[in-house]
Amino acid sequence: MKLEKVLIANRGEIALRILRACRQLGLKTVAVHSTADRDLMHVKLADESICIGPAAPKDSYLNIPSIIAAAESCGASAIHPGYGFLSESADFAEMVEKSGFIFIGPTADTIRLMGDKVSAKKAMQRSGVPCVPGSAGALGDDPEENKKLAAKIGYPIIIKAAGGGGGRGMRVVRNEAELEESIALTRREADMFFNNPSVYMEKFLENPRHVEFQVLSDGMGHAVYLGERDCSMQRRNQKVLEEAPAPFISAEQRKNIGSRCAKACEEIGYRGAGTFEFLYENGEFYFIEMNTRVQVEHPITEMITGVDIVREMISVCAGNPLSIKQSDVKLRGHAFECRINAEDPKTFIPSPGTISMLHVPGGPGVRWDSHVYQGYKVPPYYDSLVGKLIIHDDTRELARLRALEALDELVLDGIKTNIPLHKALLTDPAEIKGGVSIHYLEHKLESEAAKDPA
Ligand code: MV4
Repeated sequence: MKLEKVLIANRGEIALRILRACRQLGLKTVAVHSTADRDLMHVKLADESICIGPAAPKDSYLNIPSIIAAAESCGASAIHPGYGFLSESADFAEMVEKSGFIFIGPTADTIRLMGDKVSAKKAMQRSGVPCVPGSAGALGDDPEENKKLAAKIGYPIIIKAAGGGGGRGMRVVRNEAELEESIALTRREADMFFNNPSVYMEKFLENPRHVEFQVLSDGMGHAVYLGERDCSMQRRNQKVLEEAPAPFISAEQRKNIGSRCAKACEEIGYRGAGTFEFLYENGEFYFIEMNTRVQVEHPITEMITGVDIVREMISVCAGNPLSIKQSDVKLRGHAFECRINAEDPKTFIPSPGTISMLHVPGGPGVRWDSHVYQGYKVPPYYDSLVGKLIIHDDTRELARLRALEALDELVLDGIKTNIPLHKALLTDPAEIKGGVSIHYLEHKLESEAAKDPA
């Protein structure tokens, strides 16, 4: 099917990012939006817009029949799911394709394979991607077998739900006495939350970094890797500050891990943009999960590679070959992304409301990916991301200093934002050095709360 019109099944900054990519490819755009999102920038800019339901996500952005009906009524050829919402729903991808539209992402089967973390790990292991040591597959019900397995892996271990991911449905076990009960509890939660009681076991890494590899693949056996990002600066599984490349990763290690990821994509017939999540500890990479969507932090990879990831994912899903080969991918400089949220910088409580004053920084290497404008009212129903400040420069230190200048110029009045947190992070000695662990931010916030109980 020829690609002519793309329905954007998302909201906020990523909907605008997708719209821009479509425009550049000469594609017509359709915005679908909730009743709370009539004033979104991409709704104004799209060729057509369709209201798909009330503010609550389950009634609009998660409402599959509503979205399919909108696609039918406007004669869309494809649907781009963005991130979050239905982006990793195999059932949605299947419905989209069965209804005769292109899903801008991998096939429903691939999403299903990666959605089950046990089958994802098995597939990656087969392709030579290094994984966290653990159970060969899902755990059985024999307590003695599980004890033997845990003893072999060595405590601490972690029990994870096969249907989980992104930090939900996990339990750390520090000794044999807790093992049976922990498996039973995680199993019950997994059954409740993911409708899948299957659980698996891994060695628990105490102080890793989160380093992820970006790939693009054409679904016809050709894939490239676009280097890696470090996303360790996070709180409660919400990334705050990301950078590319990841500090202290050698070119040799990048090529070794990256080429294994690309090869895995080629072997499973992966289509679109994808991310391989790794834990990195003591110089080693351990695969944990694959994300089958475009990610929030994709721009930092775009900045250091010059590759337009969203344009390329649309193009390959329309049936075109990749426009680049691996030897075309050259990393240049360093990039940071500050996620600017409408929230209290100390309590993290969301702060929706009207943006009374907006001033955006500029200059070389400064990029602002955002849907907000002066007078825009941030609604309370969705996540609090109001913009991404993306900074590129020749070296990590130059990029850090440029990011601080840009944060100083950025004015977003009328709502509370986490701009002060970003200024504190980019002047933090451990962050200046680089390579903090996934626990760094939570520990930093705890120690500051202890110093300043007000
Ligand atoms: C782990 C781990 C330590 N050891 N697995 C949390 C999110 C999900 N994607 C996987 N997660 C983890 N898996 C083993 N074997 C620690 C985490 C983890 C984490 C990982 C990445 C980013 C932030 C995190 C925060 C807490 C725990």
